[in-house]
Amino acid sequence: MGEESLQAGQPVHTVEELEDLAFELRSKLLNLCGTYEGAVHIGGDLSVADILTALFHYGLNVDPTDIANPKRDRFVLSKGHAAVCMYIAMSMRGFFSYEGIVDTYGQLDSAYGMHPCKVQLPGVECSTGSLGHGLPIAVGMALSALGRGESHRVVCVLGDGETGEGSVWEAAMAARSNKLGNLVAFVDRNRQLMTSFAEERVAFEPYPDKWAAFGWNVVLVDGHDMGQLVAAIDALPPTDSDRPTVVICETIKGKGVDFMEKNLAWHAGSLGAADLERAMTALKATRTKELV
Ligand SMILES: Cc1ncc(C[n+]2csc(CCOP(=O)(O)OP(=O)(O)O)c2C)c(N)n1
Repeated sequence: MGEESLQAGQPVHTVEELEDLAFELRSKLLNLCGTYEGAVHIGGDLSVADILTALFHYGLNVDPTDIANPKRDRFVLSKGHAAVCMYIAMSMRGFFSYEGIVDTYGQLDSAYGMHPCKVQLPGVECSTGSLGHGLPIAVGMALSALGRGESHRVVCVLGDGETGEGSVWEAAMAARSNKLGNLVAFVDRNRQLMTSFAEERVAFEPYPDKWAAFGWNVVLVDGHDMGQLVAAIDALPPTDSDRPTVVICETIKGKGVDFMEKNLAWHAGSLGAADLERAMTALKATRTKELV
């Protein structure tokens, strides 16, 4: 995604390959949710899985063997409660081992906490978890890059619920004021919060108009359509353009597991062995339907 390649040989996947990777990511998420005894934010992990696959396997210019390269794109997971989805996406890109995540996730002193910690886990660019702070931090990172004449991008993934926080809109204004064309936000627009549907609590609509009113370049995609995600990434304006871009990704919380989809009970939870099997069967059924 950044203008200058880190290295030749960066993987370039087809849409079909990315779909396969997203399926693998969901399978691994469910497996962890079935073996870890505590709660996993599985609903918002499943809604953001395609977005993180498109970013870590296609869009982001990053190299797991060279994590301090100054030319790398910077990634901020503002919806930090989806950390495990990011860990697994990164493990599939070569940053960590999946087994290491499964073995220690959520344990005291584990690098793989429920929310990401950049001090404990090199490769993670930003510690998050307190919602509403990722975009302000990403604005600072983008401003710093601009000031240093660097051409990489700063990419921030937000939950739509957290964009009910004022700090997000202060950051949105600052991004436009400072002409941060190197900043891209992806919003996981699953229309659910923790215990309620989004519009019941906050009048988000007309949502795209709000971003446009703050001076952002607005792109709307189906956040589960890999072709649309790839096209949105390909069409991003150059980093020296004069406005930031938001890609609003229409998604479904719990996507891929029928009994979790749009179900408020599955913001976070754990699967026992029986439910794991039920969830895997449901996930595989979506795949079979798509392949037919
Ligand atoms: C400042 C802050 N307040 C509350 C929470 C608790 N919390 C965790 S997830 C969540 C719901 C967020 O909704 P959204 O951003 O839409 O995330 P998603 O539905 O994609 O999981 C809340 C309120 C938090 N992490 N940070």
